Amino acid sequence: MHYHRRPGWALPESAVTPESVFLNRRQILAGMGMGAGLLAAPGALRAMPQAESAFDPMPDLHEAFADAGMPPTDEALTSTYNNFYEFGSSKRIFEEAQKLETDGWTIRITGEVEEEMEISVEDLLTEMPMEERIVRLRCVEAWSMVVPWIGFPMSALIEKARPLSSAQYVKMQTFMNPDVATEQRASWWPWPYTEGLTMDEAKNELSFMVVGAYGKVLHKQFGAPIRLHTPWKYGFKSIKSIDHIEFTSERPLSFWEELAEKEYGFWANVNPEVAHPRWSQAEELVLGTEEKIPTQLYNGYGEWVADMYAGLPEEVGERFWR
Ligand SMILES: Nc1nc2c(c(=O)[nH]1)N[C@H]1C(S)=C(S)[C@@H](COP(=O)(O)O)O[C@H]1N2
Ligand SMILES: [Mo]
Repeated sequence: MHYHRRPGWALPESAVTPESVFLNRRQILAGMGMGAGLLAAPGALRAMPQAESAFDPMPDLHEAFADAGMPPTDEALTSTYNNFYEFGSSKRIFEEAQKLETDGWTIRITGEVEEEMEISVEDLLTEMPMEERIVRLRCVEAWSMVVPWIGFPMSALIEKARPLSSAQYVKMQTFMNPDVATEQRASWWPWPYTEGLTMDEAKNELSFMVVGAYGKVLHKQFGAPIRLHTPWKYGFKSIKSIDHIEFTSERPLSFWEELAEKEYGFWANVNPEVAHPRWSQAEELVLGTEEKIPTQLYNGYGEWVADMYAGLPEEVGERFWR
């Protein structure tokens, strides 16, 4: 049975209540360009066992689901409550975001690599090992949600990019198109949205490139056609609609760090004990519920990521967590 191989960081699949999420999975793959003919491609094949498992009855997992305590958040909620400042600074940007044209999207890969390249998302969909992950996202604003993402490990993309040994960081940037994303006309923001990870972080198995959600091609408001999700870090690290990845030997300056470095630092590891300068991080409101739950160190994913931070110098201090 599939769930014996389920990695520990994944929430039990039975936690996904809407059956449509599972039942539609064949259609998703088709919609993503992995239609019947392409299902023979290696990437698609690797995705299939996951997809098949969706039809397994797994009643005993309902108990584990109760332990996890957080069922996937309603799609109707998560797809209408978004942070995507390119389209406005409110949470209601989902209509504006539909203007983003994602067909033919490519990502430029530059910097400390054997050879710079430009790859299409379409190619990634057939080449990369696709999987579904049901994981938490904790926003620095103290709300959280659980989303069933579809995507592939960032490590697979890094392998394809062939960085040089001099590369120490991965810098990622969102598209720049003020004609469509009207907030990009406002000059007080340091556009384009930029984020970064150390190479270790980027290669960690939890760093995930997202191309779908809830059994569908990624919603534009979620950062179509491709966004990052690093579940142990505050949500702002999970950059949307990426069109440029640069491998660099220098630590990149993130969008929010440039705006307010004391509030939104480079590391941004979820930590209930380090308050944001303007509010506590001890608890979070789970979207769709009325109750606050305690926030967990590394958002509960410490077992897979804590080692990466064991050797960091102490003077990095409390900002390490912001
Ligand atoms: N390009 C871009 N990426 C972004 C943001 C943004 O404004 N622009 N907001 C971030 C923040 S603060 C959060 S919490 C998550 C929200 O993701 P969601 O809208 O899919 O829930 O996206 C992150 N990625
Ligand atoms: Mo956020």
